[in-house]
Amino acid sequence: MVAGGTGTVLASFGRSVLVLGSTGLVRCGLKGRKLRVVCGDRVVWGYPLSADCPSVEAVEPRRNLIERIDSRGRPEPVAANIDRLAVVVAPQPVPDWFLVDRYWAGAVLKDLAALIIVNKNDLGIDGIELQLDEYRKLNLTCIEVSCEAGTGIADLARLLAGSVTLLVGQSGVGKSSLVNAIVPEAAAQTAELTRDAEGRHTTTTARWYQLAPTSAIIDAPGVRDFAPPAHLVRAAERGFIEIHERSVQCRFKDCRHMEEPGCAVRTAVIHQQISTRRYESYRRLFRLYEKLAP
Ligand SMILES: Nc1nc2c(ncn2[C@@H]2O[C@H](COP(=O)(O)OP(=O)(O)OP(=O)(O)O)[C@@H](O)[C@H]2O)c(=O)[nH]1
Ligand SMILES: [Mg+2]
Ligand SMILES: [Zn+2]
Repeated sequence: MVAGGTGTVLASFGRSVLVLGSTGLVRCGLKGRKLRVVCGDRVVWGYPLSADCPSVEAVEPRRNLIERIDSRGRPEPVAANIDRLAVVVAPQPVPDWFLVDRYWAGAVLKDLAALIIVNKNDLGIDGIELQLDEYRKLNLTCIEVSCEAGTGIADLARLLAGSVTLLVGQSGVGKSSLVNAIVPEAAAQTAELTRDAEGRHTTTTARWYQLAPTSAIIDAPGVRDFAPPAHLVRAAERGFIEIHERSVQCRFKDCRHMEEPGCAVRTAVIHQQISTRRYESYRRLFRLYEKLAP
């Protein structure tokens, strides 16, 4: 090795990765067939004597790794070493709240801070206020912004300072637009909303944008579906904080809150102390984990 150093993986394109080192950007290959890197990884890179292009030699231990279950039920990495998961929603495209629940569950299971960014409030958010109130009652922060009008962006930037935030959500909600609003030199590619109000998938791989020495935002591709991987069916319960909290009052310690007698969670749903929609969302995730359990 003649040169190299440590750096952060800004984006990973399979066997080719973009690394931000102390002297700037370097496009690297990967040393060895087994090495896998993901956006956010801290890596050691260098110039092997046998090759003229730099390569990533090793990945430093990860603080955390955000993964999703792919269509075959296997975990697939999204990003590493993050502090916060921000789920972006907008009045258009129509929000999928089950998706929001699952992202939030994913954050809870990884001990990450979570928040909802409500973008496009220039379009009016009356239609989604009730649902946002439900999350606010559960102490999940919902911050309203508009990339178009520029409102709320400065507050959001202040909130995100000093940490690494992963932006996630449906395609077309404006994740890349938010990156452009917060990091003016970013030039993240954004989509045009097509007539059926569905965004095209312009962002195809997670991309790290450094804001300051300790601040970054990661723009992730839009998704239709997300589920955090889990080793135990009970992870579904832990991901829904109000259900987890209530579960200590169930008659059976291993209550799944499905058909069991003496279930405090179902009683709370009947008395509208837990929302029917959130409970249904829990059941869907539980059933998914049941199906995937070995
Ligand atoms: N009215 C309005 N439109 C917005 C706002 N922010 C973004 N848009 C539009 O929404 C569309 C989608 O924005 P993107 O930033 O590409 O969305 P994305 O979430 O990155 O989409 P994917 O990369 O496909 O996941 C674009 O046409 C934007 O111009 C906003 O605050 N108000
Ligand atoms: Mg995008
Ligand atoms: Zn129960």
